[in-house]
Amino acid sequence: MKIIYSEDHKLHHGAKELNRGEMVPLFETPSRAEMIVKRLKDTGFGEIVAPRRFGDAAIHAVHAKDYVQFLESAWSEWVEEEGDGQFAIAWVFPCRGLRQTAPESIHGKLGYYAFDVAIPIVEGTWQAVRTAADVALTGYDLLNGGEQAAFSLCRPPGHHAMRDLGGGYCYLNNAAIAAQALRDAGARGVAVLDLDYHHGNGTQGIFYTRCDVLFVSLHGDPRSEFPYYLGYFDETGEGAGQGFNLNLPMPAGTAWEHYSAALNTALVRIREFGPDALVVSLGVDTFKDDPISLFRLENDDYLRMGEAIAGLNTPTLFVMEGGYAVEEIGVNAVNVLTGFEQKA
Ligand code: SP5
Ligand code: ZN
Repeated sequence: MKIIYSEDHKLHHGAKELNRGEMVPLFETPSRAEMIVKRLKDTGFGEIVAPRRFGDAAIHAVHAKDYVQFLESAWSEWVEEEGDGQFAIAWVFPCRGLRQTAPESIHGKLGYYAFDVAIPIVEGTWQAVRTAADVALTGYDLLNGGEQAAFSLCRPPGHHAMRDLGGGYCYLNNAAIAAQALRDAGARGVAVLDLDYHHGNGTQGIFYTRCDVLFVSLHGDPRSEFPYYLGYFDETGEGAGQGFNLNLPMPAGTAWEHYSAALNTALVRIREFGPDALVVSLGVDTFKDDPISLFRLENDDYLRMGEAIAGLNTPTLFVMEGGYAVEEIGVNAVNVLTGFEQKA
């Protein structure tokens, strides 16, 4: 299958996050994507192509215009107000009892458009984020042109980004943008299978009231894991979307035996839905050595994962999400694709 990749992601770098009382480089680092590219090249996996540029309409189909505008101008507004200072980050949030409006100050906007402090903005963030959406959309375009599968090597990731909120290292929801584009191009039903360790709250939120996009997610139990406030089994969809959202949370320590059973449950639901296209939010932070996650998948389990997905026999777009065991992120991500191709 073809891989879509751009070096623009490297422009999103240099910010820090708070970890155990210290500011440390973001776990979500450029080397993640570079390690995947290296593995793709080392294994001669497939042709790597550049994204083409899409208009804003495909982004506005999923995200609020004011949110997109905020992301685009945040850095210059920050510099205007603060002079500089490495990276922009939210400090204050409009929580319960506070006014739900975006004020003039960039500090107010940063909190208004975020649900956590893990979406720092540096000078190059917008270009990286915008190109990541193009990487996802180019993948959609390949499927639309008849390819059976493609891999959008997006960075930064996207599945935590809601219609008008960023968080969890995510700004624009690349997978949701691609899923919506597939629908708009005529796919009758699209399924999104989210395999990242963290619940894809953004994708769920975007499609929660709809029956044309099925969202299925396997993830760490939100009672004890990020994003904490969404991802529970009883969230099954709303209105027309009732029954088209399936969350399968699992406890810390989950290994392949239990994981594969849940994956099978997910695939049964997707098969029953019968989508014209499948988008896989591919996070490999389910790996046993991931520094911020608590599942115990092994390298070879990712081959089995890819094989199982291929069994759906549906045009499939893989979209890269999380995975922070940088040394092995390439092996694990490419194993999923390899397992898929061997079975497809
Ligand atoms: C796309 C994705 O995988 N986003 C994940 C966001 C997770 N944010 C919570 C990170 C908390 C990091 N705390 C580090 C503790 C390690 N000792
Ligand atoms: Zn994750």
